[in-house]
Amino acid sequence: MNHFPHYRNRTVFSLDGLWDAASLGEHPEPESFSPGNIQWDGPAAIPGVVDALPDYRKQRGLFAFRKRVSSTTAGKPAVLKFGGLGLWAKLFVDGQALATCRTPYAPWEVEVPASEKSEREIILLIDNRFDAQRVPLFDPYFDFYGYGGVYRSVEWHEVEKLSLERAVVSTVDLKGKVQVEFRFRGKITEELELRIFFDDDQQSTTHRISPDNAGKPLKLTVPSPRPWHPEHPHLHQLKVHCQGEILIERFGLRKIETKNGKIILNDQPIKLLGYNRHEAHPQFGPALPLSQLVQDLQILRQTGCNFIRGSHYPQDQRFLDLCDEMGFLVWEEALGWQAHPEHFANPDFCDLQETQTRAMVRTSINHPSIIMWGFLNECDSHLPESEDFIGRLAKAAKEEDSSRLVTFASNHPFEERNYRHMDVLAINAYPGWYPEGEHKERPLEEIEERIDRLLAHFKKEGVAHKPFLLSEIGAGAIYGWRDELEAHWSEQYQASYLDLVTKRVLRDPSICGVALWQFCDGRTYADTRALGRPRAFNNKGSFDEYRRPKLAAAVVRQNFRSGSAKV
Ligand code: ADA
Repeated sequence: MNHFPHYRNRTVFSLDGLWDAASLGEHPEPESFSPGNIQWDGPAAIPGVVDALPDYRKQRGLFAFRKRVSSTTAGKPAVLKFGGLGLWAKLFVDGQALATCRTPYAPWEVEVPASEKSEREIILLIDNRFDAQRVPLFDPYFDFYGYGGVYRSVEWHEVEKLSLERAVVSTVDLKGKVQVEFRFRGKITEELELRIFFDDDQQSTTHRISPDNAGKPLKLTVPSPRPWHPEHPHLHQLKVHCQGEILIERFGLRKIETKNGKIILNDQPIKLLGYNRHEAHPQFGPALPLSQLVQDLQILRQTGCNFIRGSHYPQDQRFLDLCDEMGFLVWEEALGWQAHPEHFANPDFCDLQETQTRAMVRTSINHPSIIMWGFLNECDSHLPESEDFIGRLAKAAKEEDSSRLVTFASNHPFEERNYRHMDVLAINAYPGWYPEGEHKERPLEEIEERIDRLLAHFKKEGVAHKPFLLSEIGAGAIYGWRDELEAHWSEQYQASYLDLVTKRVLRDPSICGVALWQFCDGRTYADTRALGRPRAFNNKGSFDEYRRPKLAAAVVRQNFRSGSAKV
């Protein structure tokens, strides 16, 4: 396994590698497609997306991928675990349709019935077409490219009828008191003995779990506790022996809360300094190699960042493991982008939003780096139709995890109707970039004006006791464009813009942090909407899509590193 949790003594096959691939064209009814006689074109690498393949890019349609898994244990059930894929997928094993995935980027697990065969055949249909019925969570107007393929790793787990899948570790205090909740696949019908170890200790705790205490968390104390913090990201391991298998979870002793307009980490206020980051690269799309994840995080660390907003979908578990190890604070959010009232009125959309939000939280639950859950980026939260649904998602996130902050990024701050659902006032704002009213040359003065207006509004709304986070703010620049007039799209204008923003954030105690928009340029519309996006890219990165720094990168680095996250 290339991310936690680990399952020692369990048979787990990584299915990353070469699969057979086929383009099936614009098949009108992918739901009813039968994979009986596919003409395979040749190999494709999984994880990988068709939009990055010379043979398939520029095609939107139905594709198939096939993998044979040999030497499986006859008669044993299995679970196929996908780290994330899109836009739509349907899974067949040995010709039997098992499940359909309509939650792009979210972790997806499918139970595979036992078979007497020792060689199994997996066929995965992938469709990268936008389709409001089949794929209601991903609309063509999203300002990031909709890729078709398997974005992250795939694993085949052989499981017992009853198997221990997760041990959720919650911090009670920084002296090592934790609560552990055990999650099983299958129903506990008789008493089970668990032997529990922390780190490399030989001393174990025995816990007898039975049908009537299964859901009750177990209180334990970590021997030699060391709290997790971005400056000292100490991690602990929990090892649970159960029925011959050993589940290994990694966790951190970390508390997060808000108080008097501040974000409080381990009882100390902290300022969040960082970027929004899309998972994308021109050569790989969202199917990034591990080396790119490490490179991105080293660049962010060198830039003086302690915070990353994983815009705008559930993140790669390998990336979150690295954030745990390298000491970044993370906002992870469910897939969403400018949802409107017709989305709120669509039960299918709403159910899928809740499904993916819960799946995201349950999968990422033990990452100490994650301090905030989000959803529905920039939805019409200024309209009354939004309130019930935003409340539903906030409730779902809190039900899955009461230990972290919950919010969503609003771009309607002066008409916002849902501040009550925000633990953190997360506002996306683009003063000095998108014109509001008259067109002015280099309107940088709008930045301070807008922030002052926001702070005054929060006071008037009676929400100034909540921390105010600039969850997006930024300006575009074309890499290499140096303009004497320092107009929009010049590197100079972007650098001046982010200089003003980061200096204000660092000096103003009323602002708990910033996630600049955005870390690096990313591919967006491939249709005529691109008229507003030079190169069909979102060019607001401080780095270009190949992570080459623009002038702004040095300015942000200078300010973040000379400033302090200590509030
Ligand atoms: C919005 C949106 C981002 C991006 C940004 C922009 O805030 O949340 O995804 O589209 O605007 O570049 O305009």
